[in-house]
Amino acid sequence: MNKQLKDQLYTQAKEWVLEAGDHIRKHIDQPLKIDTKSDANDLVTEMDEQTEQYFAERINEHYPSHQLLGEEGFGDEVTALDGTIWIVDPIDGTMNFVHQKRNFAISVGIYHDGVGEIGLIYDVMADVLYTAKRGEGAFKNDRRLPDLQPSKDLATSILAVNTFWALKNKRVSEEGIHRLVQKVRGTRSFGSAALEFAFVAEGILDGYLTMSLMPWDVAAGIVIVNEVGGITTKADGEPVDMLKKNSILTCHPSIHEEIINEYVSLK
Ligand code: 2AM
Ligand code: CA
Ligand code: CA
Ligand code: CA
Repeated sequence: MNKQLKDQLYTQAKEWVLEAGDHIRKHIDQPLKIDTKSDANDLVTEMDEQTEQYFAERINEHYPSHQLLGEEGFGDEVTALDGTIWIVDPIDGTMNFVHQKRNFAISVGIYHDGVGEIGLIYDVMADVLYTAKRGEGAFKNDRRLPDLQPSKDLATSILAVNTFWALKNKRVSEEGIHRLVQKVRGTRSFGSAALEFAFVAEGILDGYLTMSLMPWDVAAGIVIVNEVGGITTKADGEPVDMLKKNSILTCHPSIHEEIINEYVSLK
């Protein structure tokens, strides 16, 4: 993707993300229609749907040749990564949105021929926007995020894990996860994959490990984490497939192999 187009898309995406976030913030105290999806704790609200529709309408109008891959189904049936694809999670952390009214994000990744070119993660209530363009560094609002420290020990790392899958997932060695949780300095769980990626990029988390995320949960985060020297793979070390559900490890490069080889042995 040429620089001029990348800059134009970035500026446009940023404007839409901030506007959508502003709308959510203004309506945060209004009563919500809440539905469930795959199970009773898998929530979706009219705000998730409205926000995705907002992006779908604008992308269609301004970039009719682009595709949209979004969680709530207002985008396209994307079967290949050719061309330019907007990968959008309108609200990442819906449970936080409903219960906490904070700690949720709008996540927008723009990929071209399978390569992540632009990432935006907007922490709506905090009004903090994490962004990156491939090869141009990552930013928290207007401040450039420094590269991750040259090295990091697992014993002094803070790792975000989703405790639900850590306990329930039968594909992962429970014993390995127990040792990992004891090995690291501390664990956290924020409940928004996009924000957990942003925090890894910011260096306030050293890693985030989780079992089943969709492309819209990770598309923007991967671009942003890459720009500070972090690394993202599936939890078995294989490349992330942007068309499928993936296990995910995003982290400081010096703890990546150790976590995979010594703790997370997928069955
Ligand atoms: P969501 O809020 O957009 O659904 C919570 O740990 C994180 O996992 C959130 O980023 C959430 O995204 C994501 N997630 C993916 N699938 C989920 C599901 N079936 N139920 C709850 N959270 C899910
Ligand atoms: Ca969801
Ligand atoms: Ca999500
Ligand atoms: Ca979502």
